[in-house]
Amino acid sequence: MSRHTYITTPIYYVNDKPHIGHAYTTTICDVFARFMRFDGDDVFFLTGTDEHGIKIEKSAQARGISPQALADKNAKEFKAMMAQLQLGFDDFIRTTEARHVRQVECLVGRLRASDAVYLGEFEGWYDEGQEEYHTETRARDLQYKSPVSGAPLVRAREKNYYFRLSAFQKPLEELFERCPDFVRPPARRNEVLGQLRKGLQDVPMSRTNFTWGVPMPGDPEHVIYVWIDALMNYITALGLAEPDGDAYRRRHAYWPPAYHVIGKEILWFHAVIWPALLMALELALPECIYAHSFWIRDGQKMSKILGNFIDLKTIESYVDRYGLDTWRYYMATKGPLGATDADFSSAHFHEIYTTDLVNTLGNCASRVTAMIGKYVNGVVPTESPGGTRIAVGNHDWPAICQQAVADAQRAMRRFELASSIGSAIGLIRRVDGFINLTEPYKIAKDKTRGDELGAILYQCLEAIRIGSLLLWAVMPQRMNQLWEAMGLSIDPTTDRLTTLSAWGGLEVGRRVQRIALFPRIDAPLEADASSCRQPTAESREAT
Ligand code: ME8
Repeated sequence: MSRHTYITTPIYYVNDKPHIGHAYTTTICDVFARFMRFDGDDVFFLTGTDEHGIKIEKSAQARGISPQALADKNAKEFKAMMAQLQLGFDDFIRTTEARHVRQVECLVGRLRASDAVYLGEFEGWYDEGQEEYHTETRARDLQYKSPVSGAPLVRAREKNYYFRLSAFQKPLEELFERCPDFVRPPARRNEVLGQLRKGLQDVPMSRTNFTWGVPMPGDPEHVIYVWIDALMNYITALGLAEPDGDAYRRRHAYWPPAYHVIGKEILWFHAVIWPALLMALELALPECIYAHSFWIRDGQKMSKILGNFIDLKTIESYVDRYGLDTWRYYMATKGPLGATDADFSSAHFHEIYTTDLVNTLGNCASRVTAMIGKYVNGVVPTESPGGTRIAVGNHDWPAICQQAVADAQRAMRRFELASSIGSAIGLIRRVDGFINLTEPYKIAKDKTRGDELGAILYQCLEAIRIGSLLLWAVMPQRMNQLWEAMGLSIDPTTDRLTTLSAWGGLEVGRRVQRIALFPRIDAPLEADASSCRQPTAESREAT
């Protein structure tokens, strides 16, 4: 039976339009989901939209429409973005859907019935934009300003239902000790653990100052705090609160998640509040909260005020010029997956396209397929004339490829996308080096060395084939083109990476066409840098 692997993105707020941040998180999850599925896992990939809360209510008011109408309109935009970028989720959950609301009521009802929730009065420092309370110490650390928008924190007082987060201090500290990979990367783990050790306070679970949300079961004057409602999407999508339901039957085995992939700004909710809620609900905990950093723009933070977010239109202009697979490659290999922010620049994008894709992958595939056309009549030659493999220059290609596959698999399972993809690109670089070393174009002039020439070309093409399997998840369209040129029919939804990547899978005698995968492009796409400088009417309105 194959391993269940559940991966989620945050659910995105519908008061705003999709931008590079949303595209980024969803893209890296898509790359992971495709790879793991090809590698034999039974993957469930969830994304969606976060549609309740005061922020949405206010945005809708400002536009003179109902919150539901705003949510419908923008959820559609998020779905359109995902379709356009060919992001293949298994489900898109919206928190206004009946299946979600029903289950949130049920889960919160369960929490209320336990000792984990009580009615109390609270005063604290509140970040209105993020709908988040901060403790006195944290507020002081933040100089009483929102870490996200920079707006002053306000002193707020409320009679609310509270979640007894303080009761989970010890279990959470133990969790962090027991599972050092519970939060990654390590810098984020240390940060959140440091914060956790300063002591936990109970957190409000309900609000009374607005109505756009899920009513508190048994006390409809209160609306369930949007973050509690939102976090629960990860379990409601699987139908976990309705064990008699169809969703539960089909999906419950995916719990717990392998990865909740999020941006670093929402780490506290996911690494502290969420596991505590799950403990209170007696549900298994996710294996890893992966909190990536931010894309920044030409050295500056992207913000609505500066209007320098890379929006969907800008993304489209990159996709039009370089192709969707290049966009995915850049997101997956140069994005802010680690502890530091990544600067998006047109020049860097262009440089990566040229060095990795045009000069390395494209050039190597075209070089090898061209030599096969020229020297061996466009047909895959054998590396074992008379039944004995020829190892040219002592290159043990089967072992080299096996290592690259194992490295790529291991890295992807750990959500180290750049390293996984890097193993494949490294393999291609070795092919290039092998060609330079063995010089098949010279050997071709010597009629007595035909066997050696055949072996070299077979080994080059076979290593490219194996590298292409590892690159399919990030560049599905181009790898399909490559396979077509190599006369291969591969279906990654049913074929398995491990079987296909065994050395010798490339059949001798197959017809191969010369392929040009990545056309050279003269200059970077500069237009984006200037078009993003001025705040647009829409972004001004949204702030
Ligand atoms: O926070 N770089 O939704 P949201 C990289 N609804 N990723 C970025 C980014 C950037 N500059 N900006 C945003 C919410 N992101 C809540 C989540 S989950 C239960 C509720 C990505 O629409 C990143 O994944 O503000 C971040 O966490 C997410 O978008 C925030 O999206």
